[in-house]
Amino acid sequence: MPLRFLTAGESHGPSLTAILDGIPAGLELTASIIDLELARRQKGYGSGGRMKIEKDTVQILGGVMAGETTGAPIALLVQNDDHVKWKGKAIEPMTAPRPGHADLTGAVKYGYRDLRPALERASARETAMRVAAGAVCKHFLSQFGIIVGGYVSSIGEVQTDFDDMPYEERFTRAEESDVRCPIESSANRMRAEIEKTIHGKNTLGGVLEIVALNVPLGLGSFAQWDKRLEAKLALAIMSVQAIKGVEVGDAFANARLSGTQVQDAISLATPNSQSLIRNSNRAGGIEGGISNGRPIVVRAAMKPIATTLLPQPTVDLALKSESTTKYERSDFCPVPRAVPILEAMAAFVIADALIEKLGGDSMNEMMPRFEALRKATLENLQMEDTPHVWWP
Ligand code: EPS
Repeated sequence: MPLRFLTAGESHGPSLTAILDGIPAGLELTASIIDLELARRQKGYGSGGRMKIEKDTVQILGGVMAGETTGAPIALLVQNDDHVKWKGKAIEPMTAPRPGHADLTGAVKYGYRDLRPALERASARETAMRVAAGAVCKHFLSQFGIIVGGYVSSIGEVQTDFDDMPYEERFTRAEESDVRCPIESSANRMRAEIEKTIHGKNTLGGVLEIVALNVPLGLGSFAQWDKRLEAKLALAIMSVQAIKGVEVGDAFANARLSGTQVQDAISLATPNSQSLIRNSNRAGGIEGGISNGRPIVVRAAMKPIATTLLPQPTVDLALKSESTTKYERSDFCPVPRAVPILEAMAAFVIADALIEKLGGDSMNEMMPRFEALRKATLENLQMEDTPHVWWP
């Protein structure tokens, strides 16, 4: 993978950091480009009290000189304003693991004698750095006309009928909605569901759609299992806190249909045209592990997060007796806020695949190669009609 990123930092520690390695030289980059995405991550009806404490902005500490990337690793830092309330304080031990969070698994794995170190690193607070790194990737992709956007498709039982609304309109309308749903009637019902959840001291999950537009044909590969583009996207999306399911295209609906109902037929744009087109996109823009030039569509299922004001059954590991969970500040419905997080992860994967395809030392070197990419046209696909002996 030419492009890599690591994050570090705890939810209430001094700060969060990330290193994004592999972005080509010559990309104009300023903190404001990243801060825009960080601000998006903080917006969303159903978020918890932490979002009122933080105003996430980034410090770029490496990899950018005179406003441009140099090809060196890009170092990013976001402060935790909440840290001041934790520094030097004796914090009550946490000994009752919350079902659904990392408390119990973390304590068994790492031998913690207080569950807090688990939640500190497992917390969704870490996604601030994924969004920071992903913002650089989105900005990089936009230089090639590639757009990554997203929106909420369902919250709880409330579904949305997009009625073939163009993707870019979905992105725009989602950003105007506090639940990031482009269809107002659905957004209103989603908000009511979240309100009920808040009053019920519970949490609520949902389904989000992430779409990448104008991705050229040819990213990813079937040559090796871990080069398949849908596999890389699934890994990246599934790695986000509380995401428990991913599909590319209409995967689960397709599984109930026959092949001739599902495959995206190939046809000529017009009878004498050179261009091949597809009139559907049930494959979600990827075939055989490779982007096919159609919108890449990934759908993700976010669980209702673990921390509820309502106590839940657990065992107090210190008292060695059955008990109930103690509330840790959290979100009620982080689904709207997960949209920019999943966009960031998808942008990272697609940026990596583009650099792998074009080579990634500098933007000046990549641009002409991007323009020269082969397209799905008859002139690019000259067939030889003589028999081949493939294994003489
Ligand atoms: C979050 C930060 C966390 C949580 C939440 C989202 O901050 P704090 O723990 O101080 O409230 O509010 O994380 C979780 C819900 C979780 O369980 O990980 C953030 O910055 O997005």
